Amino acid sequence: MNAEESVELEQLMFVEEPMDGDDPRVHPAWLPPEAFRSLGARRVLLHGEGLLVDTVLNEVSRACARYGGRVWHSPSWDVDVDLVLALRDAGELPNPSVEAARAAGEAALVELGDGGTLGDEGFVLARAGDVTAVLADAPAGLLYGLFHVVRLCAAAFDPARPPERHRPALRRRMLNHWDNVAVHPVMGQVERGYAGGSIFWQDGRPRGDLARVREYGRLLASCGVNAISVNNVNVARTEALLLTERLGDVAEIADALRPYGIRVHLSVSFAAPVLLGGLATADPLDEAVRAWWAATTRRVYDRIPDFGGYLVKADSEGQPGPFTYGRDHADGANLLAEALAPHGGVVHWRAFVYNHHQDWRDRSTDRARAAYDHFAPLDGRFRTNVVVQVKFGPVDFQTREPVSPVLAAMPATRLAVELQVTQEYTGQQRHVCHLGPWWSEVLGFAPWGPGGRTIADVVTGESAAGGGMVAVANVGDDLFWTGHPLAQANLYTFGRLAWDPRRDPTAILDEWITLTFPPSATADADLVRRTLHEIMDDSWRTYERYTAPLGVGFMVNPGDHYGPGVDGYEYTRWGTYHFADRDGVGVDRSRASGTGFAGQYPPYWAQVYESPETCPDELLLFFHHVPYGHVLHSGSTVIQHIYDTHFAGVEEVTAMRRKWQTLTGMIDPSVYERVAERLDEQVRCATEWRDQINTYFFRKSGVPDERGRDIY
Ligand code: GCW
Repeated sequence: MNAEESVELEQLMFVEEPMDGDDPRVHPAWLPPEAFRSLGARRVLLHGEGLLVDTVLNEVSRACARYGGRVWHSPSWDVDVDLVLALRDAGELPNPSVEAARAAGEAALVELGDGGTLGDEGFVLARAGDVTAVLADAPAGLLYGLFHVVRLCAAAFDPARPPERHRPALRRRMLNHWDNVAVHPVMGQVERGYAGGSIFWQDGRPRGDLARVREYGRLLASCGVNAISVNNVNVARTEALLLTERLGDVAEIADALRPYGIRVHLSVSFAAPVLLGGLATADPLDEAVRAWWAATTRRVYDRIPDFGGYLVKADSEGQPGPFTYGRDHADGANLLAEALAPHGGVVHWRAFVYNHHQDWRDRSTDRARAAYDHFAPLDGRFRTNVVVQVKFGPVDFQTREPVSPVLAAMPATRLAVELQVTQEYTGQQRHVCHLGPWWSEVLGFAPWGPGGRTIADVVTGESAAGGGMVAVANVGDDLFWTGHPLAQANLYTFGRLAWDPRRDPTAILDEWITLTFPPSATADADLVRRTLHEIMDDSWRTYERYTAPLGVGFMVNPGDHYGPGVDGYEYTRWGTYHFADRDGVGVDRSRASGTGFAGQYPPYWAQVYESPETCPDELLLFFHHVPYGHVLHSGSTVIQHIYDTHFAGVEEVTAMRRKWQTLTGMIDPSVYERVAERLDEQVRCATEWRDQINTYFFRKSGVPDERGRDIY
């Protein structure tokens, strides 16, 4: 067989497979075939071996089959190429221009400094003559490099492009699925899921659509996610069995995701030794319990050698935990860590622990304090393969909360910050609420004071040994993956921020727009881009304006957490109160007269938050109970601020809807229609929020709107 024939054969092998992004059952999200046009028209040489190298080969082959390019895998003859994707330790090729490109990549690495290592996931991109080279130490680096080239489009082939090196800031970039295997009587198939059923499970069984799982892995890898947990942190009987009897179901998911460099983790029940092992106790210090976890974990690794580890919600909202045995969270986490350690696994132990049977009459108990009170004293006691996973705020994924003080209180512990991509409290994927700016604010917060280390630094840790970033996923079996097509951007943004927590969220959004609505396939690309930015950039602040004011939180309908319910949680056991009366509103969390929560921060913020005079406006009611006439830094009174922001919020949503209408006929009609429907609902719901909040506070305070607008 001559060289040309072997190339033809190589290409054929790949074009016969179904094309990713072509499945009519599902929207291609940010990887439509069109996004691969620039890559697919090139001559590409891939050099190296490994499962993920095969994935890269597949991706490139498909793109080239579609757009007329060509691909060679480690050819033993000379070829002219535009792009080389090579492992650094792969042998020399008899191809001078390819070797020159590789040499340019090596030289670039030396020039960029830092020892020249790229690690398991990094890559370098450099130009030599007419050739772009992407080099990596390991196959995953080539996969990430490939998606980088896709994002860059033609810019990846710009002769003047300077060399660049990319490595993820965080080692673990993880999504948690709150998917149930068996449909939960209240929470359904996916707890807090707003995108249909689960892509993994259906009615007590695996869903069996592994092609979709693989497609999901592809989307995740392309934005940088490298780990997922596949079942809800609330582990019921059926879900507990995933650890043992049903491990095969988890292994199938792991097999589908492995080619995209994604490791699978499992939520486990702390009571598993009793529930599944028939032991009389799950006491973490009991020898039989330790042996049970060790043996069970060994079996997990026999089946899934690259298994990531366990995720645990213990002693929280009714889940079992070490408290039953008079032990603490370090004892509990270390038990599992010990079982995982020989296999290189980690345990993610959640810090979301509080009393969910609080008496609303008792003003001394403060849910916001709980995670710190439980965990800060345990700093230094966790094994090195424990990651304490901390919700970004002290309460619960609210639209606005201060950053959790736990993240500044455990210097000797690996900490991960937990975000919520699923929009439980931020519009449930019926509202446009682009969360990138909020997450960036959280990651950029400097708990020790301005200019000091940030949350991004904490979760990165020394030499990237920190706990990383985790988020609750927002996908389901919906045609658009996320219910609201624009909510895809939240998932994408999470991945990109986890790769580099210091990136500008607007730039990330721009990247998402370019991939999802490729300019080459859009009649007026500028209009589409501008309109999407106008709708999405500030949408989180818009959402904040028409919902609970000034950081007070909640005010949602109990149970499903959608829509306004100002007093919905006021007299419940959940510890989520606003304390509005005829004189004022807010929670006094100062040290001087309140719950003392403000004192959980390092001195700079403890002092800022302590007084209503220095507390930032947007958090005022989180930290203080103030009269309606209290004057904010903005110059407005609290009551007038409430009215103004709520009227403004609805106007902004109405404007979003109008702007969206300018895209009629400009984009995929099914996307257009779905978003249009949801914007109608957003306008309706925002109006309801505005009127209920304004009316509530008008009735409480008796203070009229100074602009005389309609309040009921
Ligand atoms: O935000 C709350 C949700 C619960 C969830 C819990 C948690 C999985 O309302 O549905 O349970 O947080 O984070 O564990």
